[in-house]
Amino acid sequence: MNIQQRAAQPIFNPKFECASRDEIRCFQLQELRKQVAWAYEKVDYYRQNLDAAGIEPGDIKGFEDFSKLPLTDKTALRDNYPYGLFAVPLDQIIRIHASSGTTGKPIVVGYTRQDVEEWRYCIMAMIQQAGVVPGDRAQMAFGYGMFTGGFGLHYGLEGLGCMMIPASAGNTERHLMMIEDYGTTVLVATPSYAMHICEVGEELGFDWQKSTLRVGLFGGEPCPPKLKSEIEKRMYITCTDNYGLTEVMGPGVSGECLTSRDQQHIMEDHFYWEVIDPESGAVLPEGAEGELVLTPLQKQGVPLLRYRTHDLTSVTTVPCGCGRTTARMNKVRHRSDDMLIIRGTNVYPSQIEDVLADVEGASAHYRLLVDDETGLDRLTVMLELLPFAFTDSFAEMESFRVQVADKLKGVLQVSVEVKLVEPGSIERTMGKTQHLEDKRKR
Ligand code: DLL
Repeated sequence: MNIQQRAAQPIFNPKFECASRDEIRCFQLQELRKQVAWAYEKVDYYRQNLDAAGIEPGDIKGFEDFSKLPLTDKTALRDNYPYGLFAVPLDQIIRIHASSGTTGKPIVVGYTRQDVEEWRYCIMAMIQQAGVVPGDRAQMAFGYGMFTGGFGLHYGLEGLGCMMIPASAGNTERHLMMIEDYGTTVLVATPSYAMHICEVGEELGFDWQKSTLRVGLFGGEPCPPKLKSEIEKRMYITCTDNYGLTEVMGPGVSGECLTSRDQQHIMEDHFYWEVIDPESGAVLPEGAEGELVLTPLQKQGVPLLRYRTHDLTSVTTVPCGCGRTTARMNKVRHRSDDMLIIRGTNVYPSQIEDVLADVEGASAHYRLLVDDETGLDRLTVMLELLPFAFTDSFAEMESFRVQVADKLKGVLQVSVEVKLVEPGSIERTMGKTQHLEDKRKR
């Protein structure tokens, strides 16, 4: 089945996914009001918060009233670790997941049986728009653990009627053997790990063109357009980028369809979205870039009202060529909390990634190191070259390095150090790739 045939597959729930904007908004408002009442009634944190703001659930008559509710941040989950925000007794929770984060305690979320079912539904709708069909053989390269990627996608894929190959993360050569022996058609992975599988396969003489693999179901980390198209070209597959976060559910919040290849349809029957100014918290008009705020609409276990994702994006409700009318968000390239301040200048790692993506001879692998050993902020970009660009000539390498440094300075407005490293020397990861290490003491 080619990409056009896959794109022409039926829409999972056309009644909602192709409803008019008025119908979608009407449904969302009704569900929002129920969620506010549920959170207020069952979770002390929300009752206290709403009481302090002088708002009662009955006051929420429209979206404008809802946007007056206080925002919820990760700290609420941390401060109430592990079960303080749960809205049901623990004997009604059938699973928990957690997200580690970089500091302090993890955040823990719990799912009732109904939450797990709703999650399965979101994944089925999401993978169907990514071109997955019943009968596909889906190989899982996310870990099965507290991370939501493995189990979350597993049950949705099974639900759609795929044959699951629960390989889990790691052991790249075994993944390659499984793709070949089991006739895998769908690879579920972070894009960076998919790239690694691709490269190891190429080194071992794996013929990707002849392989049964047709679909890459990616997510869990930003998927830069260049990386996606590189994987598609080298593995002869069609890939989609899919987004989600543990706090509101896991994967299944939004995903690309095969028509709108770089925007992700939000599962609006399960999530109410707002985009806010990260500084002031004000709600921005449609199309403006800001921080995505999500309110799950069907949550029993851990309801969250106006949850700050810290992910920066913009959203459009213009109908998509695929027939769906659900809102689409632009790919998340950076977070409001990953901005670096280098000698007073604001720098987003994704700006660096975009410059490197246009450098001929640069691979998709790079690392950013920030330190202040000399007393001043120093940002070093370690860039791995493709084999054809790596030479023994010092003069050639130096001129290449200076060109890259100049391009970066032009865009970032601050000088950075560039180090070119040989092909294969930057460590590959099986899960989410951490491109940045900030060693500053201040
Ligand atoms: O990464 C859930 C997930 C698993 C989504 C598998 C898709 C596939 P967390 O570990 O809680 O949950 O991390 C959530 O990762 O706030 C984003 O910053 C980032 N992220 C997740 N998916 C994408 C994506 C899962 N497609 C955090 N593009 C989010 C960009 C993503 N960033």
